[in-house]
Amino acid sequence: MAFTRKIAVALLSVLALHGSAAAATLARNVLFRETFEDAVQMTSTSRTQTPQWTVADPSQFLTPGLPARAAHGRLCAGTKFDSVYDDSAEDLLYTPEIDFTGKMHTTLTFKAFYELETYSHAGTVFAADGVRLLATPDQGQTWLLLTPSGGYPFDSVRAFTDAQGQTTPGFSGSTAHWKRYRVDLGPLILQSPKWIIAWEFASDSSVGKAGFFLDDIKVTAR
Ligand SMILES: [Ca+2]
Repeated sequence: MAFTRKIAVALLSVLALHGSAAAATLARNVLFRETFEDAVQMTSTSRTQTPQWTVADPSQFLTPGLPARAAHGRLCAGTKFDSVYDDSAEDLLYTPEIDFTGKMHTTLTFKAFYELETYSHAGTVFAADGVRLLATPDQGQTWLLLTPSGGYPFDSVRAFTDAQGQTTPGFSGSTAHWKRYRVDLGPLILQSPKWIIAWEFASDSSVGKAGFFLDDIKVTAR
Protein backbone atom coordinates (compact mmCIF):
# COMPACT_ATOMS: atom_id res chain seq x y z
CA MET A 1 0.00 0.00 0.00
CA ALA A 2 2.76 2.35 1.00
CA PHE A 3 4.68 1.27 -2.11
CA THR A 4 1.70 2.01 -4.37
CA ARG A 5 1.35 5.43 -2.86
CA LYS A 6 5.03 6.12 -3.43
CA ILE A 7 4.67 5.12 -7.11
CA ALA A 8 1.57 7.28 -7.44
CA VAL A 9 3.37 10.25 -5.91
CA ALA A 10 6.35 9.69 -8.21
CA LEU A 11 4.04 9.53 -11.27
CA LEU A 12 2.28 12.69 -10.19
CA SER A 13 5.53 14.56 -9.83
CA VAL A 14 6.61 13.36 -13.30
CA LEU A 15 3.32 14.62 -14.71
CA ALA A 16 3.76 17.91 -12.90
CA LEU A 17 7.27 18.24 -14.31
CA HIS A 18 6.04 17.54 -17.83
CA GLY A 19 3.26 20.07 -17.40
CA SER A 20 5.56 22.85 -16.21
CA ALA A 21 8.16 22.00 -18.88
CA ALA A 22 5.47 22.36 -21.57
CA ALA A 23 4.34 25.67 -20.07
CA ALA A 24 7.93 26.91 -19.91
CA THR A 25 8.47 26.00 -23.59
CA LEU A 26 5.32 27.86 -24.60
CA ALA A 27 6.25 30.87 -22.47
CA ARG A 28 9.69 31.00 -24.02
CA ASN A 29 8.47 30.88 -27.60
CA VAL A 30 5.24 32.86 -27.72
CA LEU A 31 5.01 35.80 -25.33
CA PHE A 32 1.83 37.27 -26.81
CA ARG A 33 -0.70 36.10 -29.38
CA GLU A 34 -3.79 37.89 -30.69
CA THR A 35 -6.06 36.62 -33.48
CA PHE A 36 -9.19 38.58 -32.35
CA GLU A 37 -11.28 35.38 -32.33
CA ASP A 38 -12.28 35.17 -28.66
CA ALA A 39 -11.08 36.56 -25.33
CA VAL A 40 -9.50 39.52 -27.13
CA GLN A 41 -6.68 40.89 -24.97
CA MET A 42 -6.04 44.13 -26.83
CA THR A 43 -7.82 47.36 -25.91
CA SER A 44 -8.31 50.72 -27.62
CA THR A 45 -8.59 54.40 -26.86
CA SER A 46 -10.02 57.14 -29.04
CA ARG A 47 -9.58 60.91 -29.21
CA THR A 48 -12.82 61.30 -31.15
CA GLN A 49 -16.29 60.49 -29.85
CA THR A 50 -16.71 57.50 -32.15
CA PRO A 51 -14.02 54.86 -31.62
CA GLN A 52 -12.38 53.79 -34.87
CA TRP A 53 -10.85 50.46 -33.79
CA THR A 54 -13.27 47.55 -33.57
CA VAL A 55 -13.28 43.78 -34.08
CA ALA A 56 -15.53 42.22 -36.75
CA ASP A 57 -15.90 39.75 -39.62
CA PRO A 58 -15.08 41.81 -42.74
CA SER A 59 -17.07 39.43 -45.00
CA GLN A 60 -20.27 40.75 -43.37
CA PHE A 61 -19.81 44.33 -44.66
CA LEU A 62 -20.20 45.93 -48.09
CA THR A 63 -17.86 48.90 -47.50
CA PRO A 64 -15.53 49.16 -50.54
CA GLY A 65 -11.85 48.51 -49.80
CA LEU A 66 -12.34 46.06 -46.92
CA PRO A 67 -10.48 42.71 -46.98
CA ALA A 68 -12.74 39.87 -48.18
CA ARG A 69 -11.97 37.92 -45.00
CA ALA A 70 -9.82 37.99 -41.85
CA ALA A 71 -6.19 36.85 -42.16
CA HIS A 72 -6.60 34.28 -39.38
CA GLY A 73 -9.97 32.80 -38.38
CA ARG A 74 -13.21 34.74 -38.85
CA LEU A 75 -12.53 38.05 -37.07
CA CYS A 76 -9.91 40.78 -37.32
CA ALA A 77 -9.39 44.26 -35.89
CA GLY A 78 -10.00 47.28 -38.11
CA THR A 79 -11.09 50.89 -38.33
CA LYS A 80 -14.91 51.05 -38.67
CA PHE A 81 -16.05 48.15 -40.85
CA ASP A 82 -19.53 49.58 -41.55
CA SER A 83 -18.24 52.79 -43.17
CA VAL A 84 -15.06 54.63 -44.07
CA TYR A 85 -13.09 55.97 -41.10
CA ASP A 86 -13.84 59.36 -39.53
CA ASP A 87 -11.91 62.59 -40.13
CA SER A 88 -9.55 63.99 -37.47
CA ALA A 89 -9.32 60.67 -35.64
CA GLU A 90 -6.46 59.50 -33.44
CA ASP A 91 -7.00 56.03 -32.03
CA LEU A 92 -4.71 53.55 -30.32
CA LEU A 93 -5.09 49.77 -30.33
CA TYR A 94 -2.67 48.29 -27.81
CA THR A 95 -1.46 45.07 -26.24
CA PRO A 96 -1.31 44.34 -22.53
CA GLU A 97 2.14 44.92 -21.03
CA ILE A 98 4.44 42.17 -22.31
CA ASP A 99 7.20 40.99 -19.97
CA PHE A 100 10.44 40.23 -21.84
CA THR A 101 12.54 39.62 -18.71
CA GLY A 102 15.36 37.22 -19.59
CA LYS A 103 14.28 36.89 -23.24
CA MET A 104 16.43 37.24 -26.34
CA HIS A 105 15.81 37.43 -30.10
CA THR A 106 12.39 38.97 -29.60
CA THR A 107 10.25 39.52 -32.67
CA LEU A 108 6.79 40.94 -33.41
CA THR A 109 4.92 39.71 -36.50
CA PHE A 110 1.44 40.70 -37.70
CA LYS A 111 -0.68 40.83 -40.84
CA ALA A 112 -2.15 44.06 -42.16
CA PHE A 113 -4.47 45.07 -45.01
CA TYR A 114 -5.05 48.76 -45.55
CA GLU A 115 -6.50 51.52 -47.69
CA LEU A 116 -5.52 54.93 -46.31
CA GLU A 117 -5.71 58.41 -47.88
CA THR A 118 -2.82 59.70 -49.95
CA TYR A 119 -2.65 62.79 -52.18
CA SER A 120 -0.51 63.86 -55.12
CA HIS A 121 1.39 67.12 -55.37
CA ALA A 122 3.76 67.99 -58.23
CA GLY A 123 3.92 64.36 -59.31
CA THR A 124 4.76 62.98 -55.88
CA VAL A 125 2.41 60.90 -53.71
CA PHE A 126 2.17 61.96 -50.05
CA ALA A 127 0.48 60.23 -47.10
CA ALA A 128 -2.44 62.09 -45.56
CA ASP A 129 -3.76 59.44 -43.12
CA GLY A 130 -1.77 56.61 -41.61
CA VAL A 131 -0.96 54.01 -39.03
CA ARG A 132 2.30 53.69 -37.09
CA LEU A 133 3.62 51.26 -34.53
CA LEU A 134 4.54 52.59 -31.11
CA ALA A 135 5.85 51.07 -27.89
CA THR A 136 5.88 52.38 -24.32
CA PRO A 137 7.95 51.10 -21.37
CA ASP A 138 6.08 53.25 -18.81
CA GLN A 139 2.32 52.87 -19.40
CA GLY A 140 2.14 55.63 -22.01
CA GLN A 141 4.40 58.33 -20.46
CA THR A 142 6.90 57.96 -23.28
CA TRP A 143 6.41 56.39 -26.70
CA LEU A 144 8.97 55.09 -29.18
CA LEU A 145 8.33 54.58 -32.89
CA LEU A 146 8.83 50.97 -34.01
CA THR A 147 9.86 50.33 -37.61
CA PRO A 148 9.00 47.14 -39.50
CA SER A 149 11.74 45.31 -41.41
CA GLY A 150 12.12 47.06 -44.75
CA GLY A 151 10.69 50.30 -43.34
CA TYR A 152 7.33 52.03 -43.69
CA PRO A 153 5.88 52.77 -47.15
CA PHE A 154 5.87 56.55 -46.41
CA ASP A 155 8.57 58.68 -44.77
CA SER A 156 6.02 61.11 -43.38
CA VAL A 157 2.29 61.05 -42.65
CA ARG A 158 0.45 64.39 -42.46
CA ALA A 159 -2.03 63.17 -39.80
CA PHE A 160 0.88 62.50 -37.41
CA THR A 161 2.12 66.11 -37.53
CA ASP A 162 2.69 67.30 -33.94
CA ALA A 163 2.56 70.80 -32.41
CA GLN A 164 6.17 71.42 -33.52
CA GLY A 165 5.32 70.53 -37.12
CA GLN A 166 7.22 67.25 -36.94
CA THR A 167 5.80 64.02 -38.31
CA THR A 168 6.96 60.40 -38.59
CA PRO A 169 7.00 57.60 -41.14
CA GLY A 170 3.97 55.31 -41.28
CA PHE A 171 1.75 52.96 -43.24
CA SER A 172 -0.42 54.69 -45.85
CA GLY A 173 -1.70 54.03 -49.36
CA SER A 174 -3.15 50.60 -49.99
CA THR A 175 -2.35 46.90 -50.06
CA ALA A 176 -4.22 44.61 -52.46
CA HIS A 177 -3.99 41.71 -49.98
CA TRP A 178 -2.99 40.84 -46.40
CA LYS A 179 0.72 41.50 -45.93
CA ARG A 180 2.90 40.06 -43.19
CA TYR A 181 5.16 42.46 -41.28
CA ARG A 182 8.03 41.73 -38.93
CA VAL A 183 9.57 43.98 -36.29
CA ASP A 184 12.82 43.20 -34.44
CA LEU A 185 12.18 44.08 -30.78
CA GLY A 186 15.80 43.46 -29.74
CA PRO A 187 16.74 47.17 -29.41
CA LEU A 188 13.68 47.77 -27.18
CA ILE A 189 14.45 44.96 -24.78
CA LEU A 190 17.91 46.41 -24.15
CA GLN A 191 16.22 49.51 -22.72
CA SER A 192 13.48 47.99 -20.55
CA PRO A 193 12.03 44.51 -19.88
CA LYS A 194 8.31 45.42 -20.11
CA TRP A 195 6.54 47.03 -23.05
CA ILE A 196 3.07 47.83 -24.35
CA ILE A 197 2.91 47.82 -28.16
CA ALA A 198 0.33 49.98 -29.95
CA TRP A 199 -1.01 50.55 -33.46
CA GLU A 200 -1.88 54.24 -33.78
CA PHE A 201 -4.32 55.29 -36.48
CA ALA A 202 -4.66 58.98 -37.37
CA SER A 203 -6.65 60.79 -40.06
CA ASP A 204 -6.59 64.41 -41.21
CA SER A 205 -9.60 66.70 -41.60
CA SER A 206 -10.98 65.29 -44.89
CA VAL A 207 -11.46 62.16 -47.04
CA GLY A 208 -12.17 58.83 -45.31
CA LYS A 209 -11.10 55.49 -46.77
CA ALA A 210 -11.72 51.83 -45.85
CA GLY A 211 -8.96 52.01 -43.24
CA PHE A 212 -6.45 49.67 -41.60
CA PHE A 213 -7.13 46.02 -40.75
CA LEU A 214 -4.98 43.95 -38.44
CA ASP A 215 -4.80 40.25 -37.55
CA ASP A 216 -2.55 37.36 -36.51
CA ILE A 217 -0.28 39.25 -34.07
CA LYS A 218 2.50 37.25 -32.47
CA VAL A 219 5.35 38.24 -30.16
CA THR A 220 8.00 35.55 -29.85
CA ALA A 221 11.37 35.08 -28.21
CA ARG A 222 14.04 32.44 -28.55
CA1 LIG B 1 -8.65 36.67 -36.72
